[in-house]
Amino acid sequence: MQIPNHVPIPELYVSYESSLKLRKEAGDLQSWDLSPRQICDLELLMNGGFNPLKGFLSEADYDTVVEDMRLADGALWPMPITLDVSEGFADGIELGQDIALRDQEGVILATMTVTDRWTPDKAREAQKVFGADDSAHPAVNYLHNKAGSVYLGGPITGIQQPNHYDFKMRRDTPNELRAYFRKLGWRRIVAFQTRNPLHRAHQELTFRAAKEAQANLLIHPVVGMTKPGDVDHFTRVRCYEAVLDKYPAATTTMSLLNLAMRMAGPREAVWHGLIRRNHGCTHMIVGRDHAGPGKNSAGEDFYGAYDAQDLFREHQDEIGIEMVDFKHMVYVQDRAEYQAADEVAKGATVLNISGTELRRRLREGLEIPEWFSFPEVVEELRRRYPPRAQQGFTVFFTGFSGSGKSTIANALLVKLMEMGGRPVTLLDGDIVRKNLSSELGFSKEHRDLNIRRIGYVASEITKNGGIAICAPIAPYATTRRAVREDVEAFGAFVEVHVATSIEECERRDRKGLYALARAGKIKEFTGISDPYDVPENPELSVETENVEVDHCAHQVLLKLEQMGLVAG
Ligand code: PPS
Repeated sequence: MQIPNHVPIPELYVSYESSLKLRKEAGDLQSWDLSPRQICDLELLMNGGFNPLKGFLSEADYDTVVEDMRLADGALWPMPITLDVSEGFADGIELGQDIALRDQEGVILATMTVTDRWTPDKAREAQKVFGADDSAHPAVNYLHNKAGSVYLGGPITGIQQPNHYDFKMRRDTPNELRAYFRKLGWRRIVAFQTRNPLHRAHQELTFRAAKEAQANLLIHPVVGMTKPGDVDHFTRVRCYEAVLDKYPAATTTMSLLNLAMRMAGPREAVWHGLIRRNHGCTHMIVGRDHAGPGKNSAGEDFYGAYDAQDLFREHQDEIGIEMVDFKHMVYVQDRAEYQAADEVAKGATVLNISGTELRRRLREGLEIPEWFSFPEVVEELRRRYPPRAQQGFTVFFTGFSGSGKSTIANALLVKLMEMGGRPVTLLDGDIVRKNLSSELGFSKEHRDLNIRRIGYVASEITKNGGIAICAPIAPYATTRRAVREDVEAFGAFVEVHVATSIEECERRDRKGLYALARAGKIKEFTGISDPYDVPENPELSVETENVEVDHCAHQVLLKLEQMGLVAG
């Protein structure tokens, strides 16, 4: 049932008195510590953003959502909102039992009565929901490599909202927004969903969309989780605030949405529509390639450019919100103004700067013209993205034991210190195992933990403008990718494959370990009795046979220069 805009939407919170009682009782319950994505989902479940859901999906709802975008009762719902947990945790749960859901500091946010527990077919979920079982899709990667293997489902009892310490005044629940629109007498509201900074073209198109729909405008950016590598939300919100001043007073407002996006293109657009309807909007702008995840592993787009608009249009009545087509706006130089691409006169000179080109200009400290963006926005972006030669970065060597990783890493360390400018830290395999991972062995689980720790430290160093040089074996491609994602949130990740063959490493056997491994005295030895995934697309691959260490380190340095990370 669609809830009219002027009435409040049902929330899952109990009263204040009950919440005090429940919080005490919940102390005795088994607890699940929510992941950042689950916290986002829970917040929107509790505050009605995901209405009509009353909790994490049951198995029956999950099956029909995955299969044909509907809950078991037939209501339109395109996205599986599931509580994924570890097998160990799921094994200890009896159906019908209440569990406490805690945030990352241990605060109890809600309880859930577990009615369902099942092991999902993740390949099917990927195929049906995201259109391909391809880990190049961020949500498919999440599904296979981050989400737990068992799902729990059941109704939620909300105790309190997750805490947010940033931009408090800009965060609104669906009912707060509904009340705001009611108070101001806004009856037609067009929502603009975004995960990117707004430039002049966006300002023009949103303003036009609102004018055409004779509606007020809600800039509704996602600040929960977006695509790995996106501009962080702190920077974006400062940019949005600057752009907000450019709209005619009292026509436009902005509110932050703590949504964890899945980048599911067409299904995501429908989901966004339902969420915006719940927030009291009547219209939504859907653009070209809405919530697109980028290219698949064959280098092609996951979805057609207008698939999202088509699916939205098909379900528009049921969503209860009207779609406003995104007009692709371009800058027409001769007229010194923005125009919809399909309205531009033949022969006119049209200017455009793509996202990739913008990043290049920021990286290289080049000019970003006034016609493209607002000076305040450019200033924020420049503060966040100083030229590459001033940013932190990570060099991540990977290769067999004895391949020469440590030796080359040490030579590189010295060369970078000689150049000066940024602090450099070497996280060599042996050093890390002594200082950070002394309790770990060489099982897959322990190796992954070891590499994730290295990745964590490297990402912190990168974030703070330093250079991290890592030199572990890091045999698993998925773990290396996870580290890449952690680091790339803050700076460049340069993967260097030290491609010495296993035969050569064994021939060198500098530490005598290969002999022990062959004799069976060391188990799980990489390359002998344990796997090594050869990097498919490293930034650099270095051969060490008959090549001097100094030359190998120099090759890395040249690569860093070529990437603009060190001054030539
Ligand atoms: S991993 O897989 O990335 O966690 O390994 P890493 O932390 O780099 O540690 C590798 C060093 O530990 C020694 N060693 C072994 N390596 C591989 N397999 C087994 N079973 C093993 N047991 C001990 C070995 O000296 C590695 O050092 P490097 O510097 O790579 O030669």
